[in-house]
Amino acid sequence: MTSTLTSNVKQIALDAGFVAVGITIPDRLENLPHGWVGQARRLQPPEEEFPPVNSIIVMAFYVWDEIFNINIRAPNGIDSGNSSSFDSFEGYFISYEVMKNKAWKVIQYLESQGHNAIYSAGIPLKPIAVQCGLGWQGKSTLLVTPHHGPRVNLIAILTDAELDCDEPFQEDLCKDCMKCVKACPAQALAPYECNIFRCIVYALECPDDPEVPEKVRKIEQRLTARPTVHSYIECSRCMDVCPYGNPSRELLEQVSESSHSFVLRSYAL
Ligand code: B12
Ligand code: SF4
Ligand code: SF4
Repeated sequence: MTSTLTSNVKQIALDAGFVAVGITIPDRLENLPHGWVGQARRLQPPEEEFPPVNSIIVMAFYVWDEIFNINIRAPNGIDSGNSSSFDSFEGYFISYEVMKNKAWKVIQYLESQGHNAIYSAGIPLKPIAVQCGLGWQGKSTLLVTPHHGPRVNLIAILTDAELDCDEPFQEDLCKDCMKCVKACPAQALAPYECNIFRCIVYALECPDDPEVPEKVRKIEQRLTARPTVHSYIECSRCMDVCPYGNPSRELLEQVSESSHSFVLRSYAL
């Protein structure tokens, strides 16, 4: 039977605007990727990030508009990539800012019940989300949810509260689809693998990494929408093309030509 604490946590997350929430425990997490992912981010297991952790709550936020992928960098050039913690960010990825705000409500509730809880960006969220039952890791390597596809961003809360676990998502529903692999403008994807040095988001986040081929830097320069001096919109083409939960393209037709030019630029090729 689900405890009141668990069902309240889930309800608060859904009321805050997350579209899915699942829970797992450290004992169920094996062979998680850890260490540096290129120069982009260092990943560590939940028990290193927050030693008293008993439960991991993963919440999915529906990224229904391109603007959630906007990244604003501090003018001193220090970027948000080289950190495993939200708090030391010198830039703002809008989706994270929105998610932190919503996740705060769950943290406040857990604290009001006498528990400790923190947000986490430094644990490998995709395989943990699969363990929480939210979806499967598709050929894009992204977490694909049955209802919103990969068009979700993820945030975790680590807590010492003992919550009830969800069952892992067992299926891989990609079948013979190859849309994300074919749509990547930089040929960064092979099924279930992302060559991070070819992904144009990596090229943006790690401007000094010599592992990024010159050709990829050129594609990145050409395709990245830069609405202001200090901001850019991260590529999300592998998310956009997935047939799962794909919103009608009619929505794009409804916005004025000028406002959807950013979106169209990221489709140009
Ligand atoms: C580092 C990182 C990046 C790097 C590297 C990407 C990568 N794939 O590793 C760069 C900068 C390139 C990047 C790009 C993007 N990212 Co990113 N990124 C991360 C981060 C911090 C870690 C990802 C990670 O775990 N990498 C480690 C490697 C080992 O994991 P992996 O690629 O998933 O590898 C697995 C598979 O290859 C699989 N595998 C390998 N072989 C096989 C074979 C089979 C048969 C199977 C089934 C599986 C399999 O096993 C590996 C281990 O689990 C997470 C946040 C977090 N804390 O988790 C966000 C995150 C994954 N990114 C996210 C997003 C949305 C993006 C972008 C779309 C950019 C954007 N607009 O935001 C692109 C998408 C690129 C892509 N297709 O992966 C979201 C994904 C949401 C979702 N639905 O899954 C996350 C979770 C951020 C968030 N808070 O929401 N990202
Ligand atoms: S984010 Fe863009 S460049 Fe990176 S893998 Fe996805 S489609 Fe390719
Ligand atoms: S686009 Fe197709 S192959 Fe890629 S993740 Fe979605 S269903 Fe899987």
